Amino acid sequence: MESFRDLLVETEDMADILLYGLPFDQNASVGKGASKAPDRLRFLSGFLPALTKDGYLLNHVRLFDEGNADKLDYSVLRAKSLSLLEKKKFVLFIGGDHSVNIGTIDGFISYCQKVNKKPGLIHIDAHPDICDEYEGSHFSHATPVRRAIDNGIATEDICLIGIRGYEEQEVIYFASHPEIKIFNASFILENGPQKVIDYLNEKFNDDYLVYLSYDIDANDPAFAPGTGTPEAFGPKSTDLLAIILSAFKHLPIKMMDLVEISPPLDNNDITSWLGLKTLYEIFYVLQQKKETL
Ligand SMILES: [Mn+2]
Repeated sequence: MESFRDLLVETEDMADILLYGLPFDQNASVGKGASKAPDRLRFLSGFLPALTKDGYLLNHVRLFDEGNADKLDYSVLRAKSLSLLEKKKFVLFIGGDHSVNIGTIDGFISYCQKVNKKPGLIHIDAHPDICDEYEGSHFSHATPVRRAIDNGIATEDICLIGIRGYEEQEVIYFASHPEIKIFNASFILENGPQKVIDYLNEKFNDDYLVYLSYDIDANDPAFAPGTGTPEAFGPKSTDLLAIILSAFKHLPIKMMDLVEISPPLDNNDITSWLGLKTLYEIFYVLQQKKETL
């Protein structure tokens, strides 16, 4: 069956959304398999009609599939990310472990500098990923937020959501960087999504362009078991969906990655389906936004 049926267009020019697969998991620390996600999501998408969960048609979504990167090279990815943004489309990366966005965020930062906007980062994840070094590597999947800071995102322009798996070095770093906004998983479990939504709406005004990074392990493992580093005590998938869809409705999000889905560790593709269905809901918001421009 054809992937992303009824959504795909033949050329970049015709598209509103550019999709690029980043099939790499060599920087994952515990469970591997995220390299299989881009093609698994493409395969499953062939079974999905072009509709949202509430029955709205995705009849104006025009998606171009750029295929997969052939190797994990951060400078190549940085250049690719920048060139995709320069086409003035929405750009979606499907990983891969979380380290893939070391390159893509770097390209996003360059783009923001060119168009004179502040780069903002929303990182939805069970883990802060702000280690300077992990298992001897600066490019581990536990380091991408720290690399984003090295590459030029201001610490006060970072918001972490769903956190519950800290490393000690991260707690020490946060103690000296209280300006980094963190919504722990516990906060969402206690308060629901609305306070997070209110913060994001207040913070990321038109001075910014925003990069949204979505690690599927932000969800409780009950909702997303197929991931290399599952963390107990997470929020439910609908609360994270509410935050993500509100962010797409209200904020200037230009680029997104969906990472850490591991099909070999999954159960009946639950986790891939969660990722894929989330994308379809996002596509609808993008379609609505375009119609109201
Ligand atoms: Mn994670």
